[in-house]
Amino acid sequence: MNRPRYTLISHSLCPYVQRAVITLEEKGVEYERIDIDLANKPEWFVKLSPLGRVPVLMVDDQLLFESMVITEYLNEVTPGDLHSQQALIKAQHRSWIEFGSALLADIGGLYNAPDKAAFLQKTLVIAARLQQLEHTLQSNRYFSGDQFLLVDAVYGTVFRYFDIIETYLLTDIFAGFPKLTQWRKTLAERPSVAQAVTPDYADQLTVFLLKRGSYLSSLIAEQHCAGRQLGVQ
Ligand SMILES: N[C@@H](CCC(=O)N[C@@H](CS)C(=O)NCC(=O)O)C(=O)O
Repeated sequence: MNRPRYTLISHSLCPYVQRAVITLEEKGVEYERIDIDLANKPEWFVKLSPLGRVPVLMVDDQLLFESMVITEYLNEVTPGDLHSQQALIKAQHRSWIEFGSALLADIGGLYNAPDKAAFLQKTLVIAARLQQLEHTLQSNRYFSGDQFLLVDAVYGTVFRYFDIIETYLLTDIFAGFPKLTQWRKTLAERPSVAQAVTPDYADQLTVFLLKRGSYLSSLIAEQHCAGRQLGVQ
């Protein structure tokens, strides 16, 4: 039987896309990646994507959407398993994947916070979530031991935000979380995680954050005059 042709419709900064990319890379699956501009969605994409969101995976001419569905499918149809063999542990990992999505929503709330009060409030929410994670983490290598799993892929993409935003947080948000700190480092060094974004990711994310018109945007602009350096008007 011929192997299917995989095409991943993506956006260069999207953490949900990165979950799919990491899965494909971990499984050594060939695929084509097509990045689109979400601020100006091409007509073909609007017609194709039922929710108008990335990632979308084309399997030959069949469409899949939602990152969880895409990663679970890829895991199922390719050799190797990025899930625990134990049903309860697998289900728990799926719960923590949902937690990772909630954390992404909080990060979105942080970078869109209009003023200092809202920014500080979101920082506290995120710190509390990180504390929950620290207490849950069973190992300081991967989420639950020595094997990299789908749940790890999710947090590889979550922690990447902090590489850019942590200097603006007015507090060392990972201080007091030694397991998380080590896990974050291990994930950042994992080739599939590191290579899920392009080398100019930091610049692209900084430009994206500057354009939010938020409190964080003003901090970035003030501290580094990044607006001029990065060519943002
Ligand atoms: N629940 C979705 C979330 C995907 C998502 O929010 N994608 C964002 C980019 S990171 C998107 O396509 N946004 C475009 C829009 O909502 O118009 C998943 O897991 O795939």
